[in-house]
Amino acid sequence: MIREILVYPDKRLRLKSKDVTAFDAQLHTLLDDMYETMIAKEGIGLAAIQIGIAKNILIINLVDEEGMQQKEDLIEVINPKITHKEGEEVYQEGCLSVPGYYDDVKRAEKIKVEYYNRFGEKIVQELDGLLAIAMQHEMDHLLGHLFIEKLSYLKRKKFEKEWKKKIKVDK
Ligand code: Y12
Ligand code: CO
Repeated sequence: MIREILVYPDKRLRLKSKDVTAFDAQLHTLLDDMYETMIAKEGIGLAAIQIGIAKNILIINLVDEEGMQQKEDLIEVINPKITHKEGEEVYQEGCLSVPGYYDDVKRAEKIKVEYYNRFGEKIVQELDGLLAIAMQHEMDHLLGHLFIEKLSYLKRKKFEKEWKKKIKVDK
């Protein structure tokens, strides 16, 4: 089922998500709904809080070398923890909860992350490139943070002004 995506400045996006304790059929349905929603909205990453569920769940599905988004490349991430970060990288990010706005954000270049898959199996991975960026972006959602909070003071002020104008026009 395609779910509604919360859009900034919805206060629920600021909630701190809680760990998943049951790796059951309800979790699997939620993950399936997240995937359907992300694909329908043309996203490459989604955190559960973006559909109003404050649980430590995120999904990432990057496009391959041919620009195709293959389901076999989908990563389902539950209760993630970053255990190591190194380097710095700047990437122009976007977010389904801030539609139409993109800006440069600085994040760690490489990370080591531990998480669980939908069956409760522990996964340990070292990530770099776009996957490392996407993982950090989505994990920020689990802490109630959006990428626009990482903008400089002036860029954030400009964003807020443009966003207020856009909300008025969209209404
Ligand atoms: C690098 C940086 C950030 C991420 C997080 C995942 N972000 C997204 O999936 C963003 C998707 C997105 C899609 C949009 O819709 C279309 O392009 C049709 C969009 O634009 C509008 O909604 C107007 C904005 C963001 C992963 C990796
Ligand atoms: Co986002």
